[in-house]
Amino acid sequence: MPLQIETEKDFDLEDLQYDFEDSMETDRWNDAPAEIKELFHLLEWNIIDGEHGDTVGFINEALKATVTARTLIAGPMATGIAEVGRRFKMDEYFLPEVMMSAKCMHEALAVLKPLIIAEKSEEVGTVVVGTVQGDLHDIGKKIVAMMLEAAGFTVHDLGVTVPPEKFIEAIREHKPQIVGFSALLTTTMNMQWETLKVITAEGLREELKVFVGGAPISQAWCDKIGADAYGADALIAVDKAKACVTRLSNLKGGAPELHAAMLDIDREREEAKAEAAAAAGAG
Ligand code: B1M
Repeated sequence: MPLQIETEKDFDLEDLQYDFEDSMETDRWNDAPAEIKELFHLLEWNIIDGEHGDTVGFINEALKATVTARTLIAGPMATGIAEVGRRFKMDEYFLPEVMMSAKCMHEALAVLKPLIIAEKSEEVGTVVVGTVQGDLHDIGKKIVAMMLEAAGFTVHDLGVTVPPEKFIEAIREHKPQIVGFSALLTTTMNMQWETLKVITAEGLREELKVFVGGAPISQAWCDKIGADAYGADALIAVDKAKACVTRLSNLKGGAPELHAAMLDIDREREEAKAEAAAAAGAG
């Protein structure tokens, strides 16, 4: 039986500004056995410190203790890299430090990917994903691609800095039901719009459900550019993708009903989270 550890909570990460001992004092991962809580904080600090030589060791230790790959990605790996982002924003970290932390994430994902893909259920559809032109960030997109594969999709990942014409080529070749654009920079998010315009101009819009995601992306941006779905994280992106190829498969890309159905999925998730939080509070 894999260990169940809460990762959906919006944790306070202030301790990550200080040191490992401060992290051990917080109530984050308190539902895990003591040695796993410690291991999770070690992994967070490993990513923050960019000590990539040790990352795989921590990951393997956690897997041996029956922690799932998903828990590691949504848990300590997510909180560790979030703190790296904060430090970068506050000019406490510069590119070399961020690159070391990114290396930790990549090494961990290389170990976890086969485990996630092994969960692959029956084939449900095809997705083309890529990080838009000018943007080199791919950690989040890789996670989304892995989770989609585990959910039964064949995923064609076009990589980073993908120009619109490469998306078009891949759409013509692989005939996906869904295309997803990732963008992490405010200066490249506009390429999602540009790529969508090219898709429309090529007459492919109605055949495709268009997903957008990445740190600066929001539902408002998704609405503004006329995309079908915003994926705040990999889990919600997968839920929406599954709905697109099953109960909503008859709706065309760009249809208002599709857009509304995607918002319903967000609402359902918020309600489920609120219910879980209320139940935890009562318990
Ligand atoms: Co960069 N970087 N970076 N960076 N970097 C950010 C994005 C930044 C917010 C940092 C900061 O200031 N706090 C900032 C952008 C600011 C802005 O635009 N407003 C920034 C900057 C400025 C830059 C450079 C310009 C720095 C420079 O050169 N001066 C440069 C740009 C290079 C380029 O792209 N042309 C740069 C470079 C880099 C590195 C190469 C060092 C490295 C990337 C390594 C790599 O990806 N291979 C890097 C990193 C690691 C980051 C931060 C710290 C972490 C990003 C990350 O991996 N997050 C980041 C800070 C931050 O995001 N807060 C930052 C973890 C990941 C799991 O989350 O990607 O959001 P995320 O993915 C999530 C969801 O967004 C969603 O699901 C994922 C999983 O849950 N999602 C999708 C993502 N894509 C989706 C697609 C979908 C659906 C959902 O549809 C299919």
